[in-house]
This record gives sequence, structure tokens and C-alpha cells, in this order.
Amino acid sequence: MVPAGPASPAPVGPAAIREHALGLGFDAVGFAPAASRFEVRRNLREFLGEGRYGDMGWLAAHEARRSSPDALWPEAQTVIALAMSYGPTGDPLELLSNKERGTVSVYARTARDYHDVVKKKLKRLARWLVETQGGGVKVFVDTAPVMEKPAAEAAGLGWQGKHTNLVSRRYGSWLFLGEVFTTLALAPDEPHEDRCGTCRACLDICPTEAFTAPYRLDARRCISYLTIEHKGPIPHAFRRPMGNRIYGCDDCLAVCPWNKFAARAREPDLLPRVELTAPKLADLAGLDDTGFREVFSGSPIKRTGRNRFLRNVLIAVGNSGDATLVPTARRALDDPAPLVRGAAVWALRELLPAPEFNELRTARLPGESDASVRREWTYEEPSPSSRR
Ligand code: B12
Ligand code: SF4
Repeated sequence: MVPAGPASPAPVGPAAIREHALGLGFDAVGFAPAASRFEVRRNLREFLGEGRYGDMGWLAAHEARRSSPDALWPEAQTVIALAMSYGPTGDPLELLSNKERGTVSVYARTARDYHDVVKKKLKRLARWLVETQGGGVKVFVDTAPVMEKPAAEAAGLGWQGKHTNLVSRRYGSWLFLGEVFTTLALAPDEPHEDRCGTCRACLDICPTEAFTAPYRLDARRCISYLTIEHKGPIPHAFRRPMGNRIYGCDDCLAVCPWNKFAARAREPDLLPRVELTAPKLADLAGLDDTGFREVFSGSPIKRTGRNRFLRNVLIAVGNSGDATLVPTARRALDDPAPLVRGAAVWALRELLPAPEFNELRTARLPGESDASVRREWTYEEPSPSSRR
């Protein structure tokens, strides 16, 4: 929390705050009362009640504070919702057909981790607010129990589309969100109205059918969850639909027609790093812990850790249909991490003709001590007709 400022400074209104925030590099700014909304509380309850959060236990903790800004911080009067564009230059869906390369979702290709970029600017805005206006402030970006999308919708920045993310008429689906909570009572903006209409493009494109209904996501089926948050082996049913998506997924965002109007990212730290735009699977699969840390220093990918990331890369290797990647997958059979070895077994099962895979199993299974990797060697497809 930034300390409270002068007792009676000259008042500034929302217009001056907006201008200052835009000057700092934010692309959209809005104001909402720090009040609880019935439908947000109800929808979070439903999401948690149905277990759609998977093993993200932290989402279920502090439910009341998460759904109500005034329960999180009772003194707060206003939520200043802010957004920064990370709009890509090309169509992210194009990379999905490049099978010997991995697709990293647009948000994670950036030069620096968005949490750091947005938080730095939020703090600068908060400090300026306290100095010019007084009051107390707290800043948030994906770090506390705050529901950032409903907050941004209430502040008029856009609406929660049927894919559940915030869509803006000006920036499409490519916005990072953050908030400054303040004890100042500032005039609110009108909540944004829903502009999805009869469109359902995002629901239909999802490779794993993760939407149980419009506006309702089952995170347990979402490739973003499976590749970033899920700790164990990826359930078999989702491995082929993952294709070459090795970190996150953008399909539901990229297909949205509102992106036709989307402005590109202007913050240099949110522009893509070339080496993360279409990295070769063979290069990534060879990374040890030190190499992983070096390549992904300053990137959100580092948070997921080397073993989970390599698990994803090996699933993509299995989906490549590229026999030249067999040696890459074979080397990973000797990886110290069972999570990586298990994914390597699956990749080889996909890439090798059945007799060759069976021969390899006969040679390797007796030497494998980990139960989860042994299960990969002995796994049987539910329906043989679904094999190539
Ligand atoms: C947990 C989480 C995830 C989880 C779960 C996602 C989810 N939809 O809940 C996973 C790991 C899957 C995930 C994935 C992604 N995430 Co995420 N994630 C979060 C986090 C930390 C919390 C979200 C949350 O509260 N979920 C709980 C559920 C209950 O909330 P909800 O989806 O908003 O639910 C609403 C709808 O279901 C709706 N609803 C339900 N029924 C109905 C009916 C009607 C008629 C209506 C209108 C609405 C409605 O009401 C609920 C509450 O308003 C936020 C940061 C934050 N603190 O808010 C980032 C955040 C949402 N993620 C973000 C991003 C960028 C992504 C990805 C695009 C990353 C990627 N490329 O892989 C994907 C998008 C996948 C998707 N379609 O959602 C951004 C989104 C920015 C934006 N423009 O909206 C956020 C805000 C982070 C940030 N600070 O910028 N994420
Ligand atoms: S793709 Fe269509 S339904 Fe989905 S968020 Fe965009 S406008 Fe709404």
C-alpha cells in the first residue's frame, strides 16, 4: 500500500486521472464503485461449486473477498480499472500449422513479464494520485483475490465476451488488466454493454470444448490451464487437441471479430521476443534447468518451471508427425524428471510405427522405476480405431 498523502490537496477529477494514466502508457482507464455485485458473486459461486477451477485451489480461497472489492478492502470507494494492449501484429492462429515449431500464446511472448510491466505503471499512477489528491491506495495485477474482468466491465473498459475474457471495441481481446483501489469517491463510468450478439466463434473454435455454455469456462479442459497451471501429466484426451500449443492458448481470443479493430501494443516491453514467436521444438526439448532459466528469464514462462514446460514441448513433438524429431523424444526418455519421461513415451508412441514402439517398450520398461512413466508405457487407447 502507498502511504496516504497530503490532507487537503487540490482536487483532481476522473478526467485528469485518465489523462495521467494514458500518459504513463495505459491504453484504457475507467472508474467503478468499489461495491459488490450480486451476479459476480453468484457466477463465482457456480464456477467454484462445479469444480471448474481444477487444482487452482487459490481461486477457491477468499471467495468473499475475491467477488467483492469492498470485502477485500472495506475503506475502498472506487476501483480505477486500467488496461494495456498487447495486440499482436499478425494472426496468432497461423503458427498452429507449423508443426515442427511450438506456439507460445501472445501474452507470454512479450519482452518482459506483463505482471512486472503493469505493476510498475500502476504504482506510478498510485503514487501520483496520493501526492496530488491524498487518500489511500492499493494496486493489483493478477496478484490478489480480485476479479479483474468484472471490475473492468463495471468501469466501462469493455465486456466479458462469451469466452469470458474482456473484449474492448478499440483493443479487441488483447488487453492486460490491472486496478488501483482508492479511498477517494470518484464519479463512476457506465458499465459496458455486451456486444457479442449472436456470434459464438470463440465457443466453436475451442480445440478441447472447454466452454460448457456461453460465458462459462471449465478450466480443467482449457489448454491454457493444462499447459500452465496443471502440474501432473496432461490427461490423454487433451494431448492431440493441444497440437503445437506449448504455453497457453489464444484460439478463442484470436477468432473474435472485434479484433479487426484492435490497435497494436505500443508499450515496448509488451512487444514480442523473436525467439519466443515460433521456437523450434527440437531446440526447446534439449533445455536443461540452467538453459531454461536463461532463455525464459523475465518471461512468465519461467514461473511454470522447466519440467512442466518440457512436458508440453514433448506433447507437441508427438503431435508433429515429424519423424526427424524421434531422436529428440528418445533422448528425453533419459530425463531425470518423470513428468518429462512420461511425455516422451507418449510422443514416441505417436511418432513410431507400432512394432518399433513395442520393441522400445520391451527394452525400456524393465528399467523404469516411476509408476506414472510405467503407466505411459503400458497405456492402451480406449478405442483402437482412433489410432493413426
Ligand atoms: C484463473 C485465471 C485463469 C484460468 C481460468 C480462466 C477463467 N476464465 O476463469 C486459466 C488458467 C484457464 C486462464 C486462462 C487465460 N487467461 Co487468465 N486469469 C485468471 C485469473 C487469475 C482469475 C480469473 C477468475 O477470476 N476466474 C474465475 C471465474 C468465475 O471468473 P470469470 O471467468 O471471470 O467468470 C465470469 C463468467 O463466468 C461470467 N458469467 C458466468 N455466467 C454468465 C452468464 C452471463 C450471461 C454473463 C454475461 C456472464 C457470465 O461471470 C463470471 C464472473 O463475472 C485472472 C486475473 C484476475 N485476478 O482476475 C487472469 C486473467 C483473466 N487471465 C488473462 C489471460 C490473458 C488469460 C489467457 C488469454 C492466457 C492465454 N493466452 O493462455 C487465457 C484465456 C482463457 C479463457 N478463455 O478464459 C487476463 C485476461 C485479460 C482480459 N482481456 O480479459 C487476466 C485478467 C489477467 C490480467 N491481469 O490481465 N486464466
Ligand atoms: S468471438 Fe464472438 S462470442 Fe466470442 S467474445 Fe468475440 S464477439 Fe463474443
